[in-house]
Amino acid sequence: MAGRDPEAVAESALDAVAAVAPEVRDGLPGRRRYLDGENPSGERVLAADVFADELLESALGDADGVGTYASEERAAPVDVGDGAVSVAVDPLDGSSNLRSNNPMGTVVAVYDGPLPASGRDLVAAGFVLYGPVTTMVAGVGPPGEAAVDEFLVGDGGDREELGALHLPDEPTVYGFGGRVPDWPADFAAYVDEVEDELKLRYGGAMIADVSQVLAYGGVFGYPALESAPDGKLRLQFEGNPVAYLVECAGGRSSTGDGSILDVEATGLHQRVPVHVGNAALVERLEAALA
Ligand code: P6P
Repeated sequence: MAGRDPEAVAESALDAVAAVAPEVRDGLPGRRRYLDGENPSGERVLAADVFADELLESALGDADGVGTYASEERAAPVDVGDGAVSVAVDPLDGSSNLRSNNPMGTVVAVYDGPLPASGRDLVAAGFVLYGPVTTMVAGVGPPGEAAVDEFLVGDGGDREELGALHLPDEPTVYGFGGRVPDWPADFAAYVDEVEDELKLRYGGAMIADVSQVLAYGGVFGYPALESAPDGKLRLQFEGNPVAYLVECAGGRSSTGDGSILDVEATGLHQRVPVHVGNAALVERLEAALA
């Protein structure tokens, strides 16, 4: 429905993602095989990635007010309605964890306007975590102002609120992607400090690692690498939504040089260095990379 309040559309979009989450989870067994070809980021694609992507496109296309669907698995956005709201999805973040049976998730970013969009255009963001139980973490509202809540996703796809999430004052965990020899020297020096203070928690799925930071406090990053100065994670589908959620939960995000939400959107699959967590840890990172 064109012209509907973007935040109301966002709530419908989050409900739609929760509604199909049990079906995504139930469809994972038997879809661990790699398909031919690559996604727009040049990564191999699992049958589970395509399965989740198709389910989410259908569900979000039926959500009132959603006009555009975009996915990490597709080269271009898809028109799914006459609304002005665009939804960008990483259907299965960390899908390589499927074979090892480790947690993974669905990441959703709801933008008021066309894609690619700035993080400042977000009206909501959330993720479903396929862990020991299926949960959703989500916020609806202006960046930096929305409350972040955790929900239990029931077998019927309903959402039962478990409570608000706010970053603990005292950090406990850290996790950084990329290979140590590929870290720039200034980032490696920062990690040398942090690893003396916190416990390593890195599981290969951004959304599961960010969930640890939200629960226990700390810092997660996939930094700029010597071999990849823009890092690995995608701004539209990964960087912006986790920056929105962590900043709304009382933390900070940074490319290494300011909030991820301020990065100019230049392409649907553009990559960005991602660091999110407690403000003091992010501020120390920026000082180390200055
Ligand atoms: P690596 C998953 O493929 C992903 O996009 C993120 O979820 C995760 O943080 C990162 O890549 C893991 O990358 O290089 O550790 O396998």
